[in-house]
Amino acid sequence: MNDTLLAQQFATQGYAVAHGMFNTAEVSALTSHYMQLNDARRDQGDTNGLNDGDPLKRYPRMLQMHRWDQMTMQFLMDDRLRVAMTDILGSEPYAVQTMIYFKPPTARGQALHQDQYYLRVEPGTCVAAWLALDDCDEENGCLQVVPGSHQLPVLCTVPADPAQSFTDVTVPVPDGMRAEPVHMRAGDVLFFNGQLIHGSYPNSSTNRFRRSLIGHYVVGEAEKVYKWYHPALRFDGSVMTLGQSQDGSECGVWVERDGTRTVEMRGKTNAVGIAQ
Ligand SMILES: O=C(O)CCC(=O)C(=O)O
Repeated sequence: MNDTLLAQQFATQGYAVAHGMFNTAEVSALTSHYMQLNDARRDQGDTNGLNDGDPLKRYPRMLQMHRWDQMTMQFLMDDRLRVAMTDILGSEPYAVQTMIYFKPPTARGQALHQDQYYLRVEPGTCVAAWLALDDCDEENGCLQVVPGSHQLPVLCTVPADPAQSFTDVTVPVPDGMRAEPVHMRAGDVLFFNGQLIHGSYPNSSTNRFRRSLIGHYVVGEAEKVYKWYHPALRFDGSVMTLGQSQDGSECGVWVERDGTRTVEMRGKTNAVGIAQ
């Protein structure tokens, strides 16, 4: 997909895949690097919501590795990501977070959610660059997206199914919309808008990992972001000072008005205990 098509799809659907953005040698170097990091620093992974015997206990996701790992910083600042996102958004974003998901065979997924619920960017929203380190499909728990849901405000959450998800809240799929799997090859990058409802179901395979490396960014007009995401970085690595958005921002609930379902900003989100 060329840059114009990428930007068009991102605008209309809330996400777009850049195929083959990272080559096989890069993917393989990143994969071995994170497998080694898992061996060396597993105890620093995010074990929130993990039960004993959970396959994720051996492979917990890691957060904010760019703060101490050079290879992750290089990924976050990658010029291909900068060019694609600047094209998609119209201005250069700032980088605020990295994550690696290992998602080994039989691991649970992460229930459908909106990243802006956590990042609380003001004004504007966030954007993710989700690099597939393995080919992914429904069997190994590829990402699921709800096309068009990026037009919605941040919605209030309900409890998630703990048999399916290691995180505890979810956003129900709005009437008339549906979650769709995003099939990707290792090296593809999925860009998605922070309002887009997305997540993943369990990895039902017995022998396939579904590893992904993710950079989260905030739009160039952002003035504030939630406390877990400081410092924000420009693509030259320098710090961009942003203010701190507050706990308890508004969230939308669906109501019936004159026979039509519409969202009203009646709810309040909770304080968020950990970056997501
Ligand atoms: O990779 C997943 O399963 C979930 C990732 C995600 O929700 C995110 O990057 O915001």
